[in-house]
Amino acid sequence: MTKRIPESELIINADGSIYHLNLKPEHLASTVIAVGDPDRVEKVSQYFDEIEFKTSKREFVTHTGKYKGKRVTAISTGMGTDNIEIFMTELDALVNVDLDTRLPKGKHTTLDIIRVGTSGSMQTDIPAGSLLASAYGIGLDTLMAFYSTEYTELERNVAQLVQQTLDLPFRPYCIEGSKKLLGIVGKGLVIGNTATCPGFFGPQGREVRVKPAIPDIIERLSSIDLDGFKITNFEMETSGYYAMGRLLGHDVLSLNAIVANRITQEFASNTYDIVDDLIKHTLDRIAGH
Ligand code: R1P
Ligand code: URA
Repeated sequence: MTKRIPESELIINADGSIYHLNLKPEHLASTVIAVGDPDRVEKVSQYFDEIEFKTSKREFVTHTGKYKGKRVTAISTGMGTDNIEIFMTELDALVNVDLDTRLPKGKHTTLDIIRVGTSGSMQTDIPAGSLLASAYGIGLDTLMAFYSTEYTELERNVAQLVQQTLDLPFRPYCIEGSKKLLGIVGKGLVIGNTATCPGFFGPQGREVRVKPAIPDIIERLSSIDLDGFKITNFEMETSGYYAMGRLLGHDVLSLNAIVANRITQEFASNTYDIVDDLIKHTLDRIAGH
């Protein structure tokens, strides 16, 4: 018999909405565009034919509506894989748990979740202004020390090589994103493999006033070549999305607007336009254009 999920494990607000996201099941479309910056949600929904629902709580701002007739939800997540663990678990519960009986539903619903975020490149041939889809996420965070999943041989080999290359005292992880979404939404973009860091400065090799423990992290990561598998860019969420997507059974793809090149030290002056291009590309692909 399926087990009832206790109140303490899955928190529902008094109005029936889910705790952090502040959403009820009817507020969510089966295609979700997830962005880091709460102000970016309206940059997505400005293109909707109509907005049917808006809410916000903490960093989670939601607009649901239609784009060229396709129902879409745009939500912000804030930064980091710890936020993504909450985001993905609650999104999944909205479609795969009966919030009244607190029982998992018999029939699984798969969501299409597309991250539209910014990122720094670590390869000279991927300049600022590029739009990149992540085939794999390489987690330099510790989220997957707390969940178990199956990894492919390639994923295990990449994780081991990254651990050796950086001489890390813990095991990173490598997870593939949705092949289905890569073929649809990734079409026309640079395809790369994205390192997800638990911070913007030291963990990405940036020195402001404190020297990072691995000052040459960019050189080390960008030099990895495992039978053609190269790491192309840095950001802070992709591995968490791909891990939670695999655990919960959702199609997830991370898209990256490259705003900086960390090798050539170039920073794009028009980050707004690059992100806008990525938003329009994403909306058109999911609407089938
Ligand atoms: C850091 O500036 C933030 O930008 C990137 C990183 O992943 C991190 O969240 O993504 P967003 O532009 O989606 O926030
Ligand atoms: N986001 C990141 O996490 N790193 C960058 O260099 C740019 C955007």
